[in-house]
Amino acid sequence: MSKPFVHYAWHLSYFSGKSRAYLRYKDIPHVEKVIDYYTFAIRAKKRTQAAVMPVIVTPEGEWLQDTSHIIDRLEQRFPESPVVPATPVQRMAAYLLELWGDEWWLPVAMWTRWCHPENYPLFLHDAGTGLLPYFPRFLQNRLGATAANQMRAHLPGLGVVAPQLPTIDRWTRDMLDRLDAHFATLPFLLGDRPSIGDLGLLGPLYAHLGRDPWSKRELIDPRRHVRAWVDRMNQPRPLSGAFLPGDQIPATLQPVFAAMCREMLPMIEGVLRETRAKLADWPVGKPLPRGLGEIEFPMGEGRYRRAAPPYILWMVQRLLDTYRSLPAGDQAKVRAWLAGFDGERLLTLEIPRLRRVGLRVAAEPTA
Ligand SMILES: N[C@@H](CCC(=O)N[C@@H](CS)C(=O)NCC(=O)O)C(=O)O
Repeated sequence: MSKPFVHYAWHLSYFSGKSRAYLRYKDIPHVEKVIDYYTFAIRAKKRTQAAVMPVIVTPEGEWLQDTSHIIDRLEQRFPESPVVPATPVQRMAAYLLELWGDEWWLPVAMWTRWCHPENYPLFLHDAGTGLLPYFPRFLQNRLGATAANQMRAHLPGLGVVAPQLPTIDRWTRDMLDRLDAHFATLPFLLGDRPSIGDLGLLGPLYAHLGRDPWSKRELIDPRRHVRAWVDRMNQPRPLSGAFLPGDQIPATLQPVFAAMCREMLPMIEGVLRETRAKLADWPVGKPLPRGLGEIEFPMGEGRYRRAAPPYILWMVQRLLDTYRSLPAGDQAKVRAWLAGFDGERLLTLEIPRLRRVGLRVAAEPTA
């Protein structure tokens, strides 16, 4: 190939961890460039309708945004060693894990990063030099601080507020223990090949939990199997490994899927209710706000409240599109598997057809 892909990303960034590991595992010829302010706020915005990272520019000059879309597109172009399993239950499990890593873990990552001041100097340094390379340090610090304030402004909408911090803290330690037990038995979530589910989960576990100093020391380094998985994801043996045979889901992930069905499914249902209510008097085709009304759902032993993010319905729609494309016998296997967690109602959610517009979603016109 003449020109490599360009991966505009940061090590600080949640979703860049996901796309970086993907490009490396798939051995896709690419160069990574630290995204600067101009590319983030002007060029990406113009080409992808959002000031966002990561962004991938193809050798043909197309700008791709949203890691799920990036992976879907590149899987078609680089079909060797797919990160989406071919068998039905593993396939749906992998997409669910991707959704969980991408969206459910966001408040956890925002809590670890922004509620522990020890992490701030690294953010200020990396964000400043990333946004304004070659500029004097005081200007880098100024823009880095602005970026930090913008991120902190998301905390209340995500539910990262003082009364809920003990719930997030308990949930996180407990779930990391479960993941540690899993990675003690298997190199990746579904075997010895990373799936799209591993890629989703790497988002929070690389930058925010695994690299920021507080959470690295307190949460990840003490769990050596999780630590080793994060490192393995970042230095994969390209195109190697296989998913477990026989469409197996490892028993060590049972508690993870049980939690997903008990916690994330009610969150999705809440988002759907809020989205339907909003769409009742919202123009078709016009992107919805990124956060709608507050929803409440279980988190571990407690309850959690946050603004409803309609974007996640686009990810659920993508997962359900896959489910509906399966032969009836395979759909039945997926239903039976989810029924084991009381989660089969996920498969019958009636989501209004949505189109993604950068970081937002809009209702598609009905045909
Ligand atoms: N769902 C998207 C989200 C990308 C995203 O949220 N990126 C963050 C940085 S890791 C960002 O640029 N956020 C800007 C914002 O939230 O306004 C993906 O999978 O790529």
